[in-house]
Amino acid sequence: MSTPLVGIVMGSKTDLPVMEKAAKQLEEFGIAYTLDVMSAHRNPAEVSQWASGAREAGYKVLIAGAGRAAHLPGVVAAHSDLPVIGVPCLSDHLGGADALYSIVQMPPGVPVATVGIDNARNAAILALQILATADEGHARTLAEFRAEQAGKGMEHREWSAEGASPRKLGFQTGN
Ligand code: RP5
Repeated sequence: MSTPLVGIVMGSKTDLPVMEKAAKQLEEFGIAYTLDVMSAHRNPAEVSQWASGAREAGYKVLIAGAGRAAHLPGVVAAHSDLPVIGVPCLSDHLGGADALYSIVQMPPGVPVATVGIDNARNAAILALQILATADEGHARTLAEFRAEQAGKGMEHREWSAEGASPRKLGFQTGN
């Protein structure tokens, strides 16, 4: 089995329904990954050990998801110089803004690339983009994925062109 290039961690098992979307997307891209639960406040020593050893373990990108006062991505970034992508997970309070602000508002010097609330799929796509900067195979996967996206965009355009007459949009033409 190939060395995992992406390490996915989440603060709690309750984040799994969100974070498994990143795992699924990486699988579709054919990227080997690991998926683990470790909490910045419940298991700080484990988080520190894992993140500190991540480069040596062969990882190229780390994805960390957490909810509420979501320290995990920042703590991972503090212990590793690999790119860290943070996924703010929605909890039952504050509409996910708590996690979003906690992750996106890293003080200058130790960045966490932050995707939208619950948007773990984007984290996997961004991981592919990072890997594609240094690997032809991943670059081809990215080009195929982008072509697929462009195809979907054209389908939407065709649909909008069909309904784009001024009358259908409710505009008055002339007096
Ligand atoms: C965070 O608190 C976790 O990332 C999770 O999103 C949230 C709630 O965790 P549990 O109390 O459900 O384990 O640390």
